[in-house]
Amino acid sequence: MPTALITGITGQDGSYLAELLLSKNYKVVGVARRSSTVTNERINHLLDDITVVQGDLHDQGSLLSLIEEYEPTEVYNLAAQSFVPTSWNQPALTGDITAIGVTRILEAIRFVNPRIRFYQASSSEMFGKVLEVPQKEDTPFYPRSPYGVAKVYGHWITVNYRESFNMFATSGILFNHESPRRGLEFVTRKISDGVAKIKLGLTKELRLGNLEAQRDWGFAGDYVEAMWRMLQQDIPESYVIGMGETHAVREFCEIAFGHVDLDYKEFVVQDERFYRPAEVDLLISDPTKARTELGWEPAVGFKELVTMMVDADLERLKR
Ligand code: NAP
Ligand code: F7E
Repeated sequence: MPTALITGITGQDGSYLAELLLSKNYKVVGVARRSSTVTNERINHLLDDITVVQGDLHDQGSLLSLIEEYEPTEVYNLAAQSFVPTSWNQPALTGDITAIGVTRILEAIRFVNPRIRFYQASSSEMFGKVLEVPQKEDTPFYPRSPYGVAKVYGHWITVNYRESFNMFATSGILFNHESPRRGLEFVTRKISDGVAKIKLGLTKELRLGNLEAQRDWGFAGDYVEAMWRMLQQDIPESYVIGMGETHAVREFCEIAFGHVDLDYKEFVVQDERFYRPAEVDLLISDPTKARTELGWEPAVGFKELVTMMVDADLERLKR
């Protein structure tokens, strides 16, 4: 039975990846940082089947001893300070976790067993002020936030350990992926939650930032499959994962409100507080390499994703 160690197990992707690996008969060890309240909301249903251990990307020793103790065959580094606006308020912390944290885990693997296969959660935010449309694996980076800058470091240190130490270190450059488990501060979940609250009469308006911002949005459950496939290849490489289409926040609102027979124009209020110091431009993926080499095909389309999220929030709030 192979063993996978997942950092960021309590996050959106950690929960979906754990489910996928359990279905493939892996032993799953999830790393969670210590906090005064337990944040197991997304993995409560998995707690009988996975092992959750304490560790922190700030702390080299904890990573080293976990890898020594559990002897994973695969390590997925999903932990990060992942909310872009917070990265302008806490840039040093973002760098310490999202950038240097990657080096700490790579070092732990290198010291304990350099044959462990490693996945780094890289991001389309690295393309930022895009230098090419659509973006593929060799598109140059131009990050537009401290988060994006930190992810560029995480990506290149992964490539560097692959080339310097011959480690099986892969980087998945994933475009936005969402789900009913998405954090409430991200725009898609903020909208689906807002729509459900308005429909149920719990609130009257939804305050958002830039409605013209565009993203290439897919379903998180589909994207974790791509992570796993990257680690099953013969050669470690980097792959762009996305839907190859882009939609505006306004369009997301239109479909989400329309799904419950409401008109978003009557409820959405644009609020300067949610604008960013710098925006990214036309993010749209070219996932040809993943489709041909990994055989990866997403199952959930944009409209289905939006309605799935609204339905899930309606259900949750009714409960
Ligand atoms: P998420 O829901 O924000 O989860 C982040 C995880 O990292 C949480 O489990 C969090 O733990 C953990 N974490 C934060 N700081 C840590 C630390 N110092 N030590 C250990 N764990 C720590 O993010 P996600 O959406 O699942 O994304 C997973 C990864 O993919 C992230 O690296 C993200 O940057 C990257 N990514 C995401 C997307 C996307 O669209 N979702 C796209 C591209 C790349 P707590 O629960 O304790 O906060
Ligand atoms: O913003 C606009 C906002 O916060 C998307 C992370 O997983 O994906 C995610 O980062 C867009 C931006 O995600 C609001 O200006 C409008 O243009 O949902 P988001 P993100 O910044 O794209 C990437 C790939 C990651 O790697 C990250 O970890 O929506 N927007 N109004 C708003 N955004 C928010 N959050 N809130 C609003 O009210």
